[in-house]
Amino acid sequence: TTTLNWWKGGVIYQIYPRSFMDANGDGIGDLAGITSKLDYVASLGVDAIWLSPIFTSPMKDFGYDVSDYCDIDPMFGTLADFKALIDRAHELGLKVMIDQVISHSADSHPWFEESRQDKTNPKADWYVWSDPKPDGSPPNNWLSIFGGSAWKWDSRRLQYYLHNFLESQPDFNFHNPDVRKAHLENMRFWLDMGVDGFRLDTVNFYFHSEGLEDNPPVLPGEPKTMGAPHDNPYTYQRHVYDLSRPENLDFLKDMRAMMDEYPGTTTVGEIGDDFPLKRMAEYTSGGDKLHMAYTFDFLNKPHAPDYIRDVLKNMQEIVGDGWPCWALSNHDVVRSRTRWGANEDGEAYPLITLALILSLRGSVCLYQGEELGLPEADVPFERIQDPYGIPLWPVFKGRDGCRTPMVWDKSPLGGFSTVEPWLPVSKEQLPLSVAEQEANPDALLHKVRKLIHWRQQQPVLVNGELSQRDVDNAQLIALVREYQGERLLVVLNMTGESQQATVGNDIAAELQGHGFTSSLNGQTLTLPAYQAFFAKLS
Ligand code: TEU
Ligand code: CA
Repeated sequence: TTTLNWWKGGVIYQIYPRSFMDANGDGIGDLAGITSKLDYVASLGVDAIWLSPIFTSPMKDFGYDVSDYCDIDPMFGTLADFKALIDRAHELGLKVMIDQVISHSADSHPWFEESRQDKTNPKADWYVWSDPKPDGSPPNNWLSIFGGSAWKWDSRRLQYYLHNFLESQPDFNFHNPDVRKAHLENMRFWLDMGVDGFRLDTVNFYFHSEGLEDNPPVLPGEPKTMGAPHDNPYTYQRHVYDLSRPENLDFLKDMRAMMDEYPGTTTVGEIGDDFPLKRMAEYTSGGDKLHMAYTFDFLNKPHAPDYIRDVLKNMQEIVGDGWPCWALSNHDVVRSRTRWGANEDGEAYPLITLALILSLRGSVCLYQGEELGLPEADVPFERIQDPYGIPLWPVFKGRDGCRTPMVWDKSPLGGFSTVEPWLPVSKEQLPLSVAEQEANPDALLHKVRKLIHWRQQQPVLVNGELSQRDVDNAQLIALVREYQGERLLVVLNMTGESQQATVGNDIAAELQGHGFTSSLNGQTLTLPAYQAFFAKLS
């Protein structure tokens, strides 16, 4: 990769600012805290950081509700602190990506305050407003991901407004060109300051159908992939009219044209859709829309070899020249160590799952603490903060279990803060802290570093076309990657038992340096539990 397309195959380290490092001792992470830990992040060998939202916000959805798109929330610091963070990151060779939450704003955003005054003010059409049905009920059957109708009655304006998430997160009306222009201008503000890219929150939710038609029900046999980790009415609706509208492609093209004025910058969109990979293809192919996108394919499902093969097959068939960004964990889902590998083997499992996504065509997101193999934290009801989780407890315990403070050392507050933090530090995570693992040469952290550094030197793994190889053991994942005439074979054993397979007679040389062990005897490959094999093919 050249410096301009560093993002292609890059590893992006996601930081949840509230929970990374608290420098001023108020129990909430901040920008100065992040800056103080950038050496550590750089030592992982990652290419970039993505910061979850740091903008002015009432924090009802912890920053995913923005009330000023061009300022830093005082809780996190100042614009000067952010500039200092960018400078330090760049010194260390890290790119800085920020989270743009432009599908909706906070209801305290001045634009919404103005919009709700009446039906004729200059911002009247900036959000999605509609009259009730004759009986006073909401205009249609659209549902909010966070539960209930997606429409909220506003007694000031005497109309309903659309919210795909919390009631306090009104959706913008992207059909209004002034809205699109305002968002692009705000993004330019950060590009001019030196940020290297954006993670685009709910990128396929920007447009709705102006006809406000009812969404059709899911038919028998159709996928219910959307939204919630728990079964809820949202998954029984096909989201035809409320999201993933075709008009969005033109907006993404306008956005890309702006991004291209800033060489070396990038975008990664978050796609939640009934047909996620199809949408990924639509949004990232052609080089004129998004650079990358991620879906929930590996984010909210338990893993099994058949499932993984299916996702990869779909990717090969559907994504085309689009560019996926793979992730196993983020601030919205149960940590992958717990979701995928709640097994006795602490560190082998997180490493082999990371090897899987580092072996795929695409880029990779690594969520803070994943490099430590942290399990999901158990947050008691009294400490729950997530507005999505509270009403659904205990069917869905919310997203706090993956958002607890980073564990830097094994002291009771994990070295995160000097006071009790906004979410409790997980006692179970303390023995896995950064300091503990740094001091132990056998710890997962060192293996993750080694694997990431190794992958950065494998142009075939970064860029190659992907196909799957049939081997005579269905427990194993076997892939061939091909780039500029060179072919690599990857075989992964994601099970807790030793596995064997016949791998074919075209192995030219085994690759070393990744840290996994295996033994090849003729054409018979033996892979111990959670181990991987990489070889050049003739
Ligand atoms: O998430 C959007 C989204 O699709 C998630 O709600 C997802 O379906 C769910 O969390 C699965 O558990 C983005 C942000 O990542 C999330 O933190 C915000 O709450 C949400 O948008 C609203 O801005
Ligand atoms: Ca703080």
